[in-house]
Amino acid sequence: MPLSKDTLQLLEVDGSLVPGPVYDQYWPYIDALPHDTLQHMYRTMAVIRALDIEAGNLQRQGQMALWVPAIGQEACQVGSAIASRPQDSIFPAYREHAVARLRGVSMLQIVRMLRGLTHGGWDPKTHNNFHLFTLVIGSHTLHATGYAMGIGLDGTVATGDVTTDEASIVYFGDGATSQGDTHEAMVFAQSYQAPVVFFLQNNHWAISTPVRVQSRTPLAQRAAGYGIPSRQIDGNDALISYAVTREMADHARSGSGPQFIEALTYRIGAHTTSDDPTKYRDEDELRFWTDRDPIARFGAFLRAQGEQQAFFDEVDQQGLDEVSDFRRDVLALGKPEPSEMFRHVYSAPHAPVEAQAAWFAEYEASFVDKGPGA
Ligand SMILES: Cc1ncc(C[n+]2csc(CCOP(=O)(O)OP(=O)(O)O)c2C)c(N)n1
Ligand SMILES: [Mg+2]
Repeated sequence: MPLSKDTLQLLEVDGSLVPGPVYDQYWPYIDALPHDTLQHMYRTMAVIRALDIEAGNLQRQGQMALWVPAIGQEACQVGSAIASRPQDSIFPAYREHAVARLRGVSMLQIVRMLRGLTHGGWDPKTHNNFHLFTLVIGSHTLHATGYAMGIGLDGTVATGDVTTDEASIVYFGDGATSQGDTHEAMVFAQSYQAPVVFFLQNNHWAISTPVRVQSRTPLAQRAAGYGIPSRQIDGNDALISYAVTREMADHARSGSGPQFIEALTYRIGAHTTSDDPTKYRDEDELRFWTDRDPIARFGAFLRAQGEQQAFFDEVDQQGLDEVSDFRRDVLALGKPEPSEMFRHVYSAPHAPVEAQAAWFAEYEASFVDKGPGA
């Protein structure tokens, strides 16, 4: 069983609340939330999944070279993102579509990047401090740590008011924990007591490498070696994700230094549309996790709280409407100009890049149809 007695959880698989010390400690965070925030959590998870499935369909229909699905990881993303505060800076990897949505970056903007229409994606300053998707595994743990060290130098941490103090939150995967960058980031974060929350989504796979190859001990326990407090949570439980992120990010903001959260979750789909997981993982494991679906679980919790069917019907309809708008907008995106990619490598003229651009132009021209018999 991947979840252990040390894994923090509020919601059982059937959506009921688990009584005990974890409930006593963390339920007050949930109890303080207005009902519409709970609805917002469910709505975001359900709609982002509908869009994610449609993005995969659009990729298969030739609309993008690649899609990176996040199906199954909605709860840890939505709970933690709602727990962050507006002034926080978020450093995503490339699968954080739900976090992006909650910070004002749409699926269409993500598709524009994967389609080559933009070479960055969005400006974090005008997108609620949501930084760029980073495909170089683990490198953004350093960006987040450096940023948090800057927060310390600016003095916007540990002022005594967690509602205005800042933190940075970095999302990374189980595979990224084996990167040197991630270890360096944790060393610097603890040395400088930087206000950074390391949010590990352990989805049990790094493409075809299982997490047991990354570490013989639970990854949350590694944090102790750096002197960083850590918690392991059930990442398919949006409530515990919210409560623990709120708690630990507030610790970081109030001057307690870096914090580490390991969210146990599962990548239900392929790594990307270029991958075929049937080649390396077995059906029983997949079934174990589909039985623990985060959206069904949260829906059952809401029903037990008295939520009526009309709400769920309305969310389903919103999903259908957004999917239809998304499809229309993706089809209207147009094509990127391939030569454009050479223009943003260096600010000044650069001979090797110019030579590559010239070669590429010649290569592209070689596809001109010279007509029958030519
Ligand atoms: C530095 C670096 N090495 C290798 C790769 C190729 N690569 C892309 S995704 C990936 C697996 C990452 O796994 P994990 O960190 O668990 O994140 P997940 O994709 O499961 O969310 C690898 C090895 C890369 N993008 N960057
Ligand atoms: Mg992974």
